[in-house]
Amino acid sequence: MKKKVFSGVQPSGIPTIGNYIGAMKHFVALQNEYDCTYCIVDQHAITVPQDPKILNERTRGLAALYLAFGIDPVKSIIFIQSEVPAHAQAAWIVQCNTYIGELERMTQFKDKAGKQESVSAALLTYPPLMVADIILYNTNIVPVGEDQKQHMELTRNFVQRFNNKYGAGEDLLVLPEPFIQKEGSRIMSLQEPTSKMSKSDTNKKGYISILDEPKVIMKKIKSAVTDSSGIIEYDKENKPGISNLLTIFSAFSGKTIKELEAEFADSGYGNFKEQLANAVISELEPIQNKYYELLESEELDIILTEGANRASAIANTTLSKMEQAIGLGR
Ligand code: ATP
Ligand code: LTN
Repeated sequence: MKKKVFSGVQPSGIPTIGNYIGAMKHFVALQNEYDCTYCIVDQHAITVPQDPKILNERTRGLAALYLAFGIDPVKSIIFIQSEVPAHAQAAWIVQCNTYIGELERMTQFKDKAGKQESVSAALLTYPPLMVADIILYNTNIVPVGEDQKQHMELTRNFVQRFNNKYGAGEDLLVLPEPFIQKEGSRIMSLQEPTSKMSKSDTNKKGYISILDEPKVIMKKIKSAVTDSSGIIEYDKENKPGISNLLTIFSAFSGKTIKELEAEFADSGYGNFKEQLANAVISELEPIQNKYYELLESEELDIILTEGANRASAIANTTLSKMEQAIGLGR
C-alpha cells in the first residue's frame, strides 16, 4: 500500500515564496509517489482575528493556488478543514489527552501570543487541532517547513501516548514523520534576514507573495537587505541576506548553491539580484495565470465539494475508532 501524506496551509494571507519553497512545492512532487491529502486549514486561521469576507476569499483562493501549483485533484484530495466536522471533533479528544504545559512550551504560541492584545484560548489549543488533522488520515509523512518541527514532535508524543493508553496492544493511530528538507525549509525575510519570511508580516517588502506582479517582485528583490562585501557566497552567520537569496535562487533554478556561487563568482549583487528576480518571475507567472483562470471557474467548487466528501469518509472512520476506544457514545 502507498504511504500517506497530509499537510495544511492557513488562509491567513496570500502564500509567500517561503510557504512555496518550504512546503507547497513538495506537495506537488510527493503526489506521484504517495496518497496525498492537502487541506486549507481555515479553522486554524481564526485563532487570530480575521475579517470574515477576506477569510472567505482567501480560503477559496488558496484552493485555486493549490491547483495552480499543479496538485492534481484526481490523484490527491484537496479540501477545506471546516467542511469536514471530524477535525473539530477529533481535536476535542486530542485536547483531553494533552497537557497545558506541553502547549505553553510551543514557540509558535509564545510568538503569536506576544503579538496579540488579547489571546484566544484557541491560540493555545491550536496544536491539538493540527494533531487531529494529521491523525485522521492515517498519515505517514507530513511535508512542512522548519517552524513546524515542534508541533510534529507534539503530534508524535500524542500518538504514542494515545496508543499506549487505549490501543490494547495495537497501534490505533499511525505515527507520522515530518518531511523537512535540509535546504529551503526556513526562508528568511528579505528585509530582516534573521527572521522568518511570513505572510502576515506588516512590512510587505519582507516577503514575496505568490501573486506579486513581476515588477513588484523585481523591486522587492532589488531592495533586499544584503551586506557591503560584494561577494556572492553562502555564509548564513556572517552573510544572512545573500545566503537567503542563494537559497531562494537554488529553489527556483534547480541549481545547487555551489553551482550558483561559481556562476556568480565575478558578478556584483545588482546583476545577481536581477537574474534571481527573473527566475522567480518565470516560475510564478504561469502559476498566476492558472490561478486567475481557476478562480472564475465552477470546476474549483466541484473539486472542493468532492474533496470534502472523500476526506470525510476517511476522517469519520478514524474518528469512530477513537471514540470507541475511549468509550464515547453508546
Ligand atoms: P503566518 O506567516 O501567517 O504565521 P505561516 O506561513 O507560518 O503563517 P502556514 O500558512 O500554515 O503558516 O504555513 C504553511 C507551510 O509553510 C508550513 O508547512 C510552514 O512550515 C511553511 N512555512 C511558513 N513559512 C515558511 C518559511 N519562511 N520558509 C519555509 N517554509 C515556511
Ligand atoms: N500549523 C501549521 C498549519 C497546519 C498543518 C496542519 C501543517 C495546520 N494543520 C497539518 C501540516 C499538517 C502552520 O502553522 N504552518
